[in-house]
Amino acid sequence: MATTSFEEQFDKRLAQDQTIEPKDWMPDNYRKTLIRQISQHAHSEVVGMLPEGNWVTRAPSLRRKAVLLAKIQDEGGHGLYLYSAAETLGVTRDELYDQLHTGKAKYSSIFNYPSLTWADMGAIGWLVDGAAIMNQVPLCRTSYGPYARAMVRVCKEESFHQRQGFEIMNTLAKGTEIQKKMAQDALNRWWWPSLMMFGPHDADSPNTEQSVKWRIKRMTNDELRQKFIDVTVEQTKVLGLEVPDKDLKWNAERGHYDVGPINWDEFKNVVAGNGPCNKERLDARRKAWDEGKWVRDAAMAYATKRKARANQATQAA
Ligand code: BYC
Repeated sequence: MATTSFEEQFDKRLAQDQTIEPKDWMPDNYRKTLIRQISQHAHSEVVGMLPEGNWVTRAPSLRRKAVLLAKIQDEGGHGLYLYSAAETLGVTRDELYDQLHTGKAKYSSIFNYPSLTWADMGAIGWLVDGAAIMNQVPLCRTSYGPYARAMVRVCKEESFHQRQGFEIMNTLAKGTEIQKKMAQDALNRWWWPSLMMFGPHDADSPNTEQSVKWRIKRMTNDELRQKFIDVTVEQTKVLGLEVPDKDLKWNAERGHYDVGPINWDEFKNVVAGNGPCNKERLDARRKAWDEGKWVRDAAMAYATKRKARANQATQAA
């Protein structure tokens, strides 16, 4: 079959809203885009465990500690589904880890900010997981089958994460004056970086147009950011807190909230590796990799031994 007919089949599947599966023909750049996006997503989940890990030993009660631990464990699991989805595209897990550890791979800008107080555990769950769900629900219908299926489970878990974050914020916001101040301070620090999670404005996003055509992205960066703003501003009112944006106002004509300008210089600086915690995050991942070598070695030795035993048993039979 000529390449064009493979391409026609690929286009037809997309037009009929069918998923593309690992063994299907796909354009090289479609494969490359998916490896880039899925691996960045996987790295974000794994690096995203670090700001929350910082508070496990200082959670204010046993219940809060158990919930936080469960959430962090979920993020590790999300990373694993996503690395597996990326592997179906022909890249190895070792290559992906290497890209992360050598600083070649990107991960979400949001995880390069420090988690300074317990209220940050609330703000991360509420805002960061909230932004993640907004972005990931449409990805349940992304055109690449393994990615779409991973997203279904991830989204179920993320909604629990978002709720646990909101619950922490609600408890603090309705607590003592000092607790309310902590909640407001966390909102002030996480609001703008959360808006940056959706990526640059559509006009400055080099990948959006093609990714929407390929149905990898089902909505654009600005569409998702706007949805997040509209929902979250209302939630902020329920908490009795204030969005740290003097330009925020309801635009009746558009039927959406308008926000002030996002500081894209800050975003670029963080993505370029110069955020407050970039170095600390990468050092922590490299350390975990080095210290886990004995576990990987032991697992490989065990697998080799089992294989040898199975071969002996087959030969004896
Ligand atoms: N941070 O053309 P664009 C979580 C890069 S983890 C860093 O719009 P695209 C959680 C972008 O990669 C959730 N880089 O790109 C875990 C591109 O650079 P390259 C993480 C960013 O891919 C633990 C360039 O800027 N979610 O929920 O079409 C605890 C131009 O951008 C960022 C995902 O990963 C950023 N924020 O759209 C709690 C979702 N934004 O690669 C929570 C999956 C953009 O060309 N990913 N860049 O050099 C996506 O949906 C899309 O990749 C994005 C960007 C919307 C993020």
